[in-house]
Amino acid sequence: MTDRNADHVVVVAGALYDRGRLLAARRSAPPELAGRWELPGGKLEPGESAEKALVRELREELGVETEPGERVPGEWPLKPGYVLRVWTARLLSGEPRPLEDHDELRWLARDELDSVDWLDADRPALAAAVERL
Ligand code: DCM
Repeated sequence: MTDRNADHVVVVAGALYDRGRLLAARRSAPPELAGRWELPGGKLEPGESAEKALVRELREELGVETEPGERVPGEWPLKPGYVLRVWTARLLSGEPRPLEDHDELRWLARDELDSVDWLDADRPALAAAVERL
């Protein structure tokens, strides 16, 4: 595996769930995305598998240990040259804290998913992910 697939940089994100709720993270940067909510994650590093990248990113950003589940079918365009891929993920240990890139976290029940302002790419990704939780 590489950090690029064809000519796209792959961003992996986790639909992290625990006790029937899904974690939403509010971005603190860059300015044009700050205040919008996302499934936490980040870019693959060279030579890293998607699952390893996801576990690493969730550890760095949230301070938790997680276990990737299944890939959510689909791929969503981000800014030019970037695509978003999503995995379900289970919380193994720790309580998520906004250590990097986020300034607020919220556990959302199914009927609360529309209560935050998701990033554009995350809306369809989230809809697909929720079917698999
Ligand atoms: N991104 C997104 N949705 C996510 C994760 C990331 O739209 N769930 C976007 C935001 C950035 C790019 O991907 O434009 C790279 O993310 P980061 O800055 O977190 O590495």
